[in-house]
Order: sequence, then C-alpha cells, then structure tokens
Amino acid sequence: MRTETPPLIRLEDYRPSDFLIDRVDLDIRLDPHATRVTATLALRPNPAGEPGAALHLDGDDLALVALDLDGEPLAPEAYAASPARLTLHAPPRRPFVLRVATQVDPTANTKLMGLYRTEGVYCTQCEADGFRRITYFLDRPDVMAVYTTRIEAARDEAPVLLGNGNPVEAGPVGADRHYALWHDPHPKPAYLFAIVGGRLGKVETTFTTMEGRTVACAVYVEPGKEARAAYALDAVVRSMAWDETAFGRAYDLDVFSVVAVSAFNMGAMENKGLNIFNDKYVLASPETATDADYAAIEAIIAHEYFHNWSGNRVTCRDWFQLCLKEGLTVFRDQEFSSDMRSRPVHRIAEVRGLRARQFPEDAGPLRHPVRPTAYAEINNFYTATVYDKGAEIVRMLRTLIGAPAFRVGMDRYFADNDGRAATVEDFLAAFAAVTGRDLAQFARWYERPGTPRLTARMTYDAAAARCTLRLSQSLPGAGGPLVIPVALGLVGEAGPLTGAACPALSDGVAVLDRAETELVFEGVTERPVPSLLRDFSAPVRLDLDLTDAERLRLLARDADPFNRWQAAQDVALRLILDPDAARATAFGAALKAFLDGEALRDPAFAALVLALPSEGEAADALPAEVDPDAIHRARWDLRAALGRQLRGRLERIDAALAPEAGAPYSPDAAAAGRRSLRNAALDLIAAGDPEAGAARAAERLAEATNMTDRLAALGTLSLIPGAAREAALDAFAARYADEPLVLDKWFALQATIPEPGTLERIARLQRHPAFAMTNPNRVRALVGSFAFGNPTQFARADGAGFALVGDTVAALDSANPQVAARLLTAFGSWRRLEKSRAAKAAEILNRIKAIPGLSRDVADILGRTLEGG
Ligand code: B3K
Ligand code: ZN
Repeated sequence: MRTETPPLIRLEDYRPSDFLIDRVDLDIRLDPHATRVTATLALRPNPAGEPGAALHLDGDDLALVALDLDGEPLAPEAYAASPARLTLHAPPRRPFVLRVATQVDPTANTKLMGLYRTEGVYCTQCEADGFRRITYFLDRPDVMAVYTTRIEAARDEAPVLLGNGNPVEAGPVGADRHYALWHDPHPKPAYLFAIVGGRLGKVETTFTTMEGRTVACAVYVEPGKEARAAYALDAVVRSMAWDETAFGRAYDLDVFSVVAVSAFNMGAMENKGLNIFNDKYVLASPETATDADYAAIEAIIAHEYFHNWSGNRVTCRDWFQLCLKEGLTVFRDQEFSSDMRSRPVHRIAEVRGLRARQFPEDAGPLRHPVRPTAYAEINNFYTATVYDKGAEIVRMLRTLIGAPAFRVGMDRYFADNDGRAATVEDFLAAFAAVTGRDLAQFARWYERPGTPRLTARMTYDAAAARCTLRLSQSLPGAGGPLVIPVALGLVGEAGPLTGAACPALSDGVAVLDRAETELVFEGVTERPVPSLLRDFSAPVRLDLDLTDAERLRLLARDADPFNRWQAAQDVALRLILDPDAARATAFGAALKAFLDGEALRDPAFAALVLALPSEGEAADALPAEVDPDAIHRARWDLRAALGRQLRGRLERIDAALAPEAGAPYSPDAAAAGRRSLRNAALDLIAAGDPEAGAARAAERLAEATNMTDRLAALGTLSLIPGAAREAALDAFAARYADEPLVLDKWFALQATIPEPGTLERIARLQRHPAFAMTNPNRVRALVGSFAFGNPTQFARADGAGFALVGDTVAALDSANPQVAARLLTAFGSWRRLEKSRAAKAAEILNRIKAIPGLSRDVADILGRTLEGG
C-alpha cells in the first residue's frame, strides 16, 4: 500500500447538516484502559437539511458497545457501525433520542486527540475533530448543543473531576469511586467539549464581572507546582477585566478553570469554561521561566480566555472560517499584550513573528488564503497565515474605519451572531452595517494568497515645495487590487515635517485601493525622507528605494517607533545580503549615537534595534539559490564588527543595567526590557571578542538570579566552542535534572548551535533520559528547534540535517501525526535553496513519501510541499 494524496473537502460544497442535536447527556466512566462513554443525544431533522436523509455520525477509531433509539434497541439491519462512522439508514422524521455507548482506551491514545492520559491525568482535546474519538457524533461546528456531563472515576486516581460549564452536584459512588455532574447552558459545537480527571493542585481567586456575576477562577497544575501557577491566574483576572473595558465582553459562567497538562499537541485550547493548556504556557517561576515565557503565558491565557466570545459564543460555521475566530482572537490578544506592556515594542515583536513564519509560508508551497477554499486535513491549517495574517486583516479593518467605528462594529458582530455559527461574511457585514461602507473589495484579503508588494517612489520639486509619492501594489494571481491602508509621513533633517499637507491623507493614512496612486504633498520646504507603512499598517513587502543615510535619518528622527526600528533593520539586512565594511562602519556610528541618546530611556526598544534580522529573514529576502552558510557568515561578521565598534557603549550599558544586589525578580515589561538590553549587549560583546565574551558569559552565569539571565548567558556561551561551553551545559543539566520544561530550553539551545557537530550532539540528546518521543514539548524542543531554528545545519550540504528531521517525522507519524506533520513543514522553503541542497531535501521528502500507510496529516503536507512551486 502506498500513500495516496488524500481527498479534498471544499468550501463550495458546504451544506447544512441534515440533522441537529439539541441536547447531549454524557456519562463518562473513567478507566485507564476501558473508559465507557454513554451519550444520550436529542436529535431532530434539520429543516434546512434534506428530508428523509440517512443519519451519519462521525467516528474515529471507535468501538460501538450499545445503541438504542427512544429506549428501544435497534435491529441490526437498521444501522451500520464502523470505527469511522455510525449510520442509521432510516432515522425518524421527527425528534428522537439516540443512546450510543462506546469504549475507549485513554492510555493507548498517543495521538493526543480525543480522551487521553498524560502523567496520570485524564484530559481531552477535541478541536478540530477529536470529539468523534470519544463518541459517535455530528462532529461539525455548526451543530451546537447544550451539554450535561457526568464524570465518574476512582477517587484516588482522579480526585479532581472537571467538565464544561457549571458544577451541578458531586458525590461518592460505592467505596472507591466518585462522580461530578457538570452542566453547560451555552449551546456549543463538539470541538469545545472537555473533561479533566486527575490528581491536581490548584490556585484560585474570584472575579466579579461588570454584570455582577462572581466567577470562581482556578488554575490546576501538578501537585507541588501551585506557586508556579500564580502568574497565569493573575493573567486570567487581567484578561477578564480587559475584555470588559476594551470590548464590553463579560464572562458568562460561574466557574473558569485552566488546567496544565504535560503532553499537548499545541499551546492551549479554549474549551468552554475549561481551558486546557500545555504546561509550558502555565508554569512560571523566576528560577524556571524566562521573561519571554512570562509574556507568552500572559498572551496565551488571554487568547484562550478571549475565545469565550470570539470563538465560543460566536463560533464558526465550518472550518474554512477558522480565521473568523483565530485571526480575530490573535488581534484581541495582541491588543491586550500591548496594553499590558509597551505598545511599540509589542508591535515589533508581532511583525518579527509574522515575517519569520507567515511571509515564508505565503511564499512557499504551503501557501493558502487566510480563508482556505479546500483542505485534506484541517489540522494542517492552524497556520501562521490563518492566525497572524488573519489578525493583520482585522487590524487593517480597524485602521481603515477608525477605532471608534471598529468598536461599534465589534459590538454589532457579537450581538448579531451570539449563539450562532458564523462566517467571514457575517463578520464583515457587521462593519458594513455600522459604517455604511462596502467592504467587498477589502474582503479580497481573505481570498488572495501571497504577500503583496507595495512599491513607493518619491520625487521632490524644491522650487514648488512639492513632494510626490507614487504608490503601487502587485500580487501575482487574478482578483484585482487589494485595499491597503498605508500609514505615512515625511521626515526632514530635524524630524517629521508637520507643515506638509496632503489632502488624500486621513489621520496620517492613505488608502491604496487601485493598482497605483499618486499622493501630492504641498508645503514641503526641504527634501524629505518618506516614512511608509508606519506601525506596519499592512502585511505587505515594501519596496522603497532609500539610501543608508536616508534610512538612518528615519532611525534618528522619525516619530514612528516601528519605522525607526525598521530603518535599522533595513540597513542591517542590506549589509548581510551585500557586505560592505565602510557602510557597516557608518551603521555602527549611527547605532552609537542612538544608544547614547536613548538606550537607557527605553531599553526594550534599544534591544530590538540592536537585534539584527534573522538568518531566516535574510533568506526570505533572496529570490532563490539560498546558501544558508553564506548568510550565516555574513550576519556573523556584521555582528562581530558591530560588537567591536560598539564595545565601549555596550560595556557602559552592561554596567548601567546590572541589577541591584538582592533586588527581587519582576516579570514586568520594564524590568524585562532592562534584562533584554543588557543581555543583547553581552551577546554583541561576545560576537566581537569571543574570548572576553566567554569569560563574561561564564561570570554572568554564575551570578544570574533568574532564568532569563542564566539562559541568555548560556546562549551566548553556546556559540563559543570550547571546554567552558561544555562545562556550563553540563552544570545546567545537572541543576535542572528534575525540571522537564527547563531541560527543554537546554535541548533547544544545543539544537540551534550552528556547527557541524550539532548533528552528533542531537543524536546523543535523543538518548538522554529526559527526552521522550511521546511528549510533543520534548520533540519540538530538540528536533523542532533544529529544523526551524538552525538553518545552516538543517540545510547542511550533505543532507544529513534533512535526514535527521525526516527520520523523526517518519518515526513519529503513526503515533502522533499532528506533531509529525507540523515538523515536516520545516521543509516548506526547500525549493528556494541552492540546487544541491534542494536536491538533498527532495531526496528525503521522497523517501518519506515511499513509506506505506502515512497519516493523512503527513501525506497532505508532503504532497503540497513536493508539488507546489
Ligand atoms: N483553538 C486551539 C487550536 C486547536 C488546534 C487543533 N489542531 C487553540 C487556539 O488557537 O486558541
Ligand atoms: Zn485561538
């Protein structure tokens, strides 16, 4: 048997379900190997469906144990059951009750979809199609039901029993078992179903909503780690308060729980009232988590909580509409983090993420529209395009109509669609209704794959004091021009030219909705530098022909912090792609002046200015024939030169930002910003002078009082081969031998060392007792970090890096296809590599393709990666 290309499901084929389910009563008797699930379903024909249709319930790997209809057993010829489907050939044409019993083995569930066990804790993951691995069901998001769930388990195995909604009752069952009954009054699709059972510690607090409801908020973690859940709980409360002020959204149940589990396929899941999290995004202490971990916990707690409205109360009609909940919810969590932290710094972080993940996706064989039109495996569409470009579309909409109208439109969207399974059209209709605008052309953003190019050319007429900006857009493929909001301004020698007037600008934003347009500024008294796409007002590639000196004027003088940062990035990127010592020195001089002026005023921002574009970004800027070694060398040389040139400044920063002895750690943005600049300084010093850098990093390791500083120092040291590095790595592993999440950092750091020896190191680490193929965090830390974060070694000329990742994909596929498929996406840019490396990548991809019985997940990614141009 050879793996076939899996069949496609198409948006244009959508039709309503022939049946609806109004109520679901579940009785779940937890047992490690034989969990019995009895589902009582109140069904009725859907008036919008086909009259007299057969009833097909979805299943996945299910075993039917019992079945009756309105209390009567069904004749064998009345139905057909397979692991993947339960069919009633001639169901009643009136409402009826179907009782279905199934049995599942949570311990044997390595796919981590449906009901499974991790470290003895029972938990579920149902999005996108995991509920059908628990019971036969109409497992599609437009079938929404009210759930009542009775969970029963052995008391010492699972003293804590949690379900969706509110707790109704609980009590003993015989001598050793007990039960809990949960009721969720809000109709929901099956993908939001969840239960948890286990031995768990908790931290809790209450939150009173603006509607006066008292909510019991709790975070459940492995017993003994309660103190590490405090930050997550605090983030829950801040999220609840923020959604009330920013969007007028109040929580709607008496209980809100977050549960951290050890083995989880992704970051977290927004199950109604019972969010289940990868423990990496819950557990934090100064000793075990970095500033970046704290920021990620805050953002993901907020993201899942915000889904309660954008996703749960208003859900998706079908999975093609995924961006309706994901893009919108990413936008909401970005706004939350910006309000909690520094807005410009956060915006830069968002755009770096977009460019690192979404731009390459949009330029490679896995490209797809924000709203895809066809899929073989929906779990492969939880992508940077759906999430992050989806969020950029919402942001552009706000820029176009203005923040006040945006808020009114959001209110309208929630009001009109509450309790419904909605579409992208429903979303846009709310904003069209409140603004009177026609958003049909704007909607193209959801349909057109690829990153548009925005080209800008300026002419200046000194005699007339007139400046003309010609803007044009291009995006291969049919479909007409997009609506691109371009925030912009003109910058003179001393700063923004406030006297320049352009009637086409409204609030500093021009709207480019044709192939090209011309903006004329009058009253321009000196030759300006245009500052375009301020705050990254649209997810496009900007082609703007400026000299280094002009860009450095923006760094020094622009009013827009994003474009100040962008200007330094642009100069650095050109220096990586086209090295030039004299220009590098001029760049260094500009950075000096920048640091002198304001490094200590906004350290977080200064750290971002000092961070050069990544090797991935440099590769992404090249049309083809990418040689990762050449990029690495050029970037490395530039860092070394800057490290030497800025040495004095960097030393001063290092001294000025040294923490006071005994000062307690705080994860807040200001403190994190100081650490990030001081650690960036250390890293650049080491780049310029590895010997001194190694000594200094070893010193820093010894005196570090928190994981942020310790890991940063270890990272600096990890790039300097020698005995000091190995000793430091060993000491770190010994110190954190009982801390899986910290050892993940240790795995990841070693996997990204850009040296040939890394391959051998990874082979050794795969045999380390803390490594386990059954835990996605371990696999992502070691092999994922290598595949996505070590471009020179992953794309080694001898193909050994590709082989390592390919072997892992092959070894993982039958146990956990979702994680295997995600890892395989690392090959997405293979065609753009120089020819011999591309040939090696193709060889490995074809080797995987020849494996019989590949999962649909891997076969789908593989097919598109090999076929797409
Ligand atoms: N909605 C989930 C992701 C589910 C992924 C399924 N393969 C988490 C989130 O985006 O909030
Ligand atoms: Zn989400």
